[in-house]
This record gives sequence, structure tokens and C-alpha cells, in this order.
Amino acid sequence: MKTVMMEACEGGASASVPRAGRMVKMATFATTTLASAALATSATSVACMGAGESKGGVASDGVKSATMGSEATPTVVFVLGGPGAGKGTQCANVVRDFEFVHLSAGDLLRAHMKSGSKDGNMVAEMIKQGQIVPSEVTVNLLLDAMRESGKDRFLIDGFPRNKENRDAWETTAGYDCDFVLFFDCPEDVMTQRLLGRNEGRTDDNIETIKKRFKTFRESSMPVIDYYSKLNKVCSVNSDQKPDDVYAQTRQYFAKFA
Ligand code: UP5
Ligand code: MG
Repeated sequence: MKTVMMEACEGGASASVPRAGRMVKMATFATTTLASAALATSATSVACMGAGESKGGVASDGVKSATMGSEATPTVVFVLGGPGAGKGTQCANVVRDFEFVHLSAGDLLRAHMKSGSKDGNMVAEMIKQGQIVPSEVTVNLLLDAMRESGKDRFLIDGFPRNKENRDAWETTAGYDCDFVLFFDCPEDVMTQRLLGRNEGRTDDNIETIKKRFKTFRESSMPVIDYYSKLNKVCSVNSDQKPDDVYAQTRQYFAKFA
């Protein structure tokens, strides 16, 4: 489950080497031997480490959000990774240490399905099948929650999950994310985490977990690849202890301290 960018960054390094930490270090001490790895690494790190400053450039076309009703374009970080990669766990840490609002698209959809709304049953069934809910539903839930928060920095967790989600976001919100925080974790590790979670989620059973992985590989990884090509993916190896995952994660938010 590696992106093209990550392959380039690692330059054949052992998978046990913390990837993001390596990326940052290599960029700082740019005396590395593999020219291709150094180039890719440097470009990636600039995009990630400068995330707080890159907004003007990557907020795409300068179109203001019609839906936010504010002058400034919000700062949005898309937090992606497979089911059980640790997105929610790490978002909580970022919120504790930096001024961000955490919005989990999955949590918003689960609340929506319990709210008695007319499409609640459809959302419930799609989640149980590990399928991606139509973009219109999710984008509207996210934008409503953003507006209601009154804040301007957001971790959007678990979205966009496919190209249609991404396109719908840009069309409706009117701007792209600042960067993508990607938690990379092997499926067997994620499976054990999900089966041990015990929070009563309808999708934390082995049949649905397999479907969620398939959806992630086929529909969500292309989104990560898309942003990798734009040097907007900040990757973290999340097959580590939570504190170690966060040590890597927080580096990407230094600009927001
Ligand atoms: N844990 C976390 N980190 C750990 C670590 N480093 N070491 C050991 N254990 C660790 O973590 C999962 C479990 O692992 C927890 O018990 C945690 O303590 C432990 P968590 O942080 O919850 O992982 P996360 O990546 O958030 O896993 P989650 O199951 O929430 O991810 P999904 O992407 O599958 O779920 P989400 O809620 O985003 O989406 C659910 C469904 O909603 C989707 O399948 C889809 O049907 C639908 N959906 C859409 O259709 N569109 C959307 O935009 C979003 C969702
Ligand atoms: Mg989650």
C-alpha cells in the first residue's frame, strides 16, 4: 500500500525506517547519495513542511468559498489511510496541540444515519457494505459542520475516498486541501485493530472489513496517488506505537504552532 511518491522517497530503504521522519531528515541534510530519492524527498518535504505557508499556491484558483461565507479560504487537511490506520486517534492528538477542528466524515455519516433523515437507511446500508456514500451527502455534511464550527482550520478525516468525492469537494467548496496527511499501515495490522476495537460499529466485522479494504485499494488509493503527483502528500508509517506515529505526524503541523 505505497504510493509512487513514497517509493521514490524511500529509495529502497527498509520498511521499518520511519518514513516521514526520514523524509524530513533527508530534506534538512540534503547530502544524500541517491539523486532521484533526494529530489523526490526534497520536493515532498517542501510541500509538507511548508504546508502552512503554501496555502496561497495550493488553494488552487483563488476562488473563495461560496458556502463558507467568509473572506479567507479555510485551511483544510485531508486525513487519509486505510480502515483502522489510526486517523481518528492521531487527529485527536493534533487537535490537542494545534488549533484545528477534527471532522470525521464517517462520524458525520453515522450521526446522519441515526438522525432519522430520509437517506439514513441508504447510508447505513452503504457503510455496512463498505461502500462510499454519494458525494453530495458527505460534502454537505462536512461543509455544514465547518460552517457551524465558526473556525477556519480543519482536519477532514476519511474524505475524499474516491475521485468523485474529490471533484465534488472542489466544485462545492471552491478550494482544494492544503495537504493530505496519509497514514500508511499494513492490512493485517489494521484488521487486528478493527476486530479489537469493540465500539459496536456495524462495519467492524471481518466480512465488511475485507470489503472496506477492497474499496480503499481500488477507490481511495488513486486519490492519494493523485495528490502525490502534486507533492501534497505527507506520509506517516502508522504501523508503530501511537506515540511514535504522532511524533512523525506533528512535524507536519509545525507551521501551525
Ligand atoms: N489504534 C490506533 N492507532 C494505533 C496504533 N498506532 N497502534 C495500535 N493501535 C492503534 O483506530 C482504530 C483502532 O486502532 C482503535 O481501536 C485505536 O485505538 C487503535 P482509529 O484511530 O479509529 O482508526 P481510523 O483510521 O480512524 O479507522 P476507521 O475505522 O474510523 O477508518 P475508516 O476509514 O474505515 O472509517 P470511517 O469512519 O472513516 O468510514 C466508515 C465508512 O463510512 C466507510 O467505510 C464508508 O462506508 C463511509 N464513508 C463514506 O462513504 N464517505 C466518507 O467520506 C467517509 C466514510
Ligand atoms: Mg476513524
